Amino acid sequence: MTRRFAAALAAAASIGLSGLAHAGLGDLIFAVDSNIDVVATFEGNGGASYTSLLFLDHPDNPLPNIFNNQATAPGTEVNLGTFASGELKFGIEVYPDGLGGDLEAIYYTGPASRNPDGFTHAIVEELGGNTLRVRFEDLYATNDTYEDLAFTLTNAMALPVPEPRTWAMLLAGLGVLGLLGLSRRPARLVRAPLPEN
Ligand SMILES: [Ca+2]
Repeated sequence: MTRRFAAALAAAASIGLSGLAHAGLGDLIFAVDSNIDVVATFEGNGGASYTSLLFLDHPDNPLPNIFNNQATAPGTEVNLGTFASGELKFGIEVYPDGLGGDLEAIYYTGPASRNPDGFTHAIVEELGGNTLRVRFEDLYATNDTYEDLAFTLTNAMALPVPEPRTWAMLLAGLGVLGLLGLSRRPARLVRAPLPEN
């Protein structure tokens, strides 16, 4: 193996790994224990100028207006209840001119494909002890600082979603393995025809 080839392999591997371990950008959120309440605590808005309302989009327990990033006092706790199953998919409604103005967009935790601009809008950090910090970005089509509406969650865990690039690499790898498998398969034994009589 040439040194250049080895370097190319290492670069490809690092790209794949960075796709899998992405510091919580776009992670999915789940309750750890279905018998224990999930409690959200508002942390702040990082100086955001837009108004954002946090809600939970859950089939069994949808919760509107959990926090208002301009009106809720940091440290405010809201008990979201228990969740027997399903992702805790949070969203923000973004009003650039306040609640009296137009709704600009709704952005969700999870992958970029959920959002109208195709950008990821939430980072999920693991703080230990089944506690997460979730931070939303309110600007359209921007990877800004993700500080516009931040809160913590107890009894919660994060699961990364592989990026499309990572899936493409995995599928390409499987395809190569498949081709190798075909080329290595021994020729099928052909049974000699039975004599006719
Ligand atoms: Ca921002």
